[in-house]
Amino acid sequence: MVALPVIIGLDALQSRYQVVSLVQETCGLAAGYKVGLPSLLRIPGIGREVRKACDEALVIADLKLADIADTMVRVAEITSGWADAVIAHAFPGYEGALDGLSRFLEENRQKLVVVVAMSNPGASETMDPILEKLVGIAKRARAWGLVAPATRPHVIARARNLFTEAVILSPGVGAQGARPGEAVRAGADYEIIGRLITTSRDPAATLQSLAPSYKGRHV
Ligand code: BMP
Repeated sequence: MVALPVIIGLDALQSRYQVVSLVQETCGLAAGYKVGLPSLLRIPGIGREVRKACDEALVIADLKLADIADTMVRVAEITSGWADAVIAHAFPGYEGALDGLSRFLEENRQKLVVVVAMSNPGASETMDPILEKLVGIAKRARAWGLVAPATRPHVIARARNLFTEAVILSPGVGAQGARPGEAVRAGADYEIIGRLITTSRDPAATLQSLAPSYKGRHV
């Protein structure tokens, strides 16, 4: 596949038609798609449609789970058959929370992605000071991936050092201020980009115009 290391966040799209068209137009150009609660709650069955519209892509269910294991597993079950990965928060901890979710996803052959730092400025007060602890929880839960902010590249570098084998996914590019390519240079594997692409008149062309920022890096 010759896709850019970009995962398109679909949250700003309002209708089934908009989501499916964007995925069809960009299929093969982006590494994957992140389907979040705005689309999942607004458009019944949209996860499966994204999967169908671009079978080769990495499809991530951004549920931002933060609950006891039993409840997280019940929610994660709705992603069976279409999501390659599910996003959960680290702060509920391992025992009685990520332990059960991790086991369920492993049995289901799905990847666990754990949020260890967020891209909004306020997270630098709440999450950055406990980054080591949050990454430690993700590691213990055998997470495949970590979410760490493109808006604070030094946090990406810290997360990379703390968990070298993890795949790092970084949101905050474009609408939130980070420049395309910055997070990858700081150690991220993928940049999650939403509005910069989804609100563009020609999402495929906008995505292709970002290629120089990744210096020919494809996945
Ligand atoms: P945008 O590029 O339009 O700002 O979208 C970013 C996407 O990444 C949104 O779907 C948002 O919910 C998500 N996200 C984020 O912005 N910061 C985080 O720390 C974690 C996220 O999942």
